[in-house]
Amino acid sequence: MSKNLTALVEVALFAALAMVLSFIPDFMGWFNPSFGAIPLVLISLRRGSKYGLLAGLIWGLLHFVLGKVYYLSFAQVVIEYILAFLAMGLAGYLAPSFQRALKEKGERTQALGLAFLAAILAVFVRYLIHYIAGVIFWSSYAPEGMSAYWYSFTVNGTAGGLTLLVVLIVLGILVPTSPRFFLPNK
Ligand code: 218
Repeated sequence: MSKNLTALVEVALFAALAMVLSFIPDFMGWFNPSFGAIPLVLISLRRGSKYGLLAGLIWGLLHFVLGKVYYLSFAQVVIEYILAFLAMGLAGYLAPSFQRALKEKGERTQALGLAFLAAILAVFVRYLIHYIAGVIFWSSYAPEGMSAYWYSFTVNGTAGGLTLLVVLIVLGILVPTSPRFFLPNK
């Protein structure tokens, strides 16, 4: 199989896996962590930004196919289900320096730092987008007397923080134990 096609098949698989993880019951509502962010950061660090962004786009679009979109308006849906999910692929921009460090025996710690930085970038930008959407579109859900800014910050800050936490835990385990996952030979 050509290298491109192999990467595309992996992107489809990881986007599907992300969507499956999005079905974990969200007992905390909008405060819930987004477990699908785990496979998305992994494929972005393995294949780089082009494929990472494609995986994010597919993950976002799968919400439409499976009827998991919370619709308030056209602009809100484009911002939160296309732009925000696309942003997860930003982790891939650090893939080249991450993989370079990973190949050097003495730079494992630096590699882990770059993987963490990639996760922080992707999750931060995604939840910044949800925060902005929260202020603009979700303010009517704020409790009596709470400002739209503070409401959106508590909701999306918690969800973003928990999402980052689960991604960092998985990277902290996988980067040291399975470095070859991040260095594809095809
Ligand atoms: C305050 C607030 N409430 C709800 C939303 C909508 N939101 C938040 C996080 C993630 C997603 C994507 C699907 O998981 C959505 C639609 C918000 N932005 N702000």
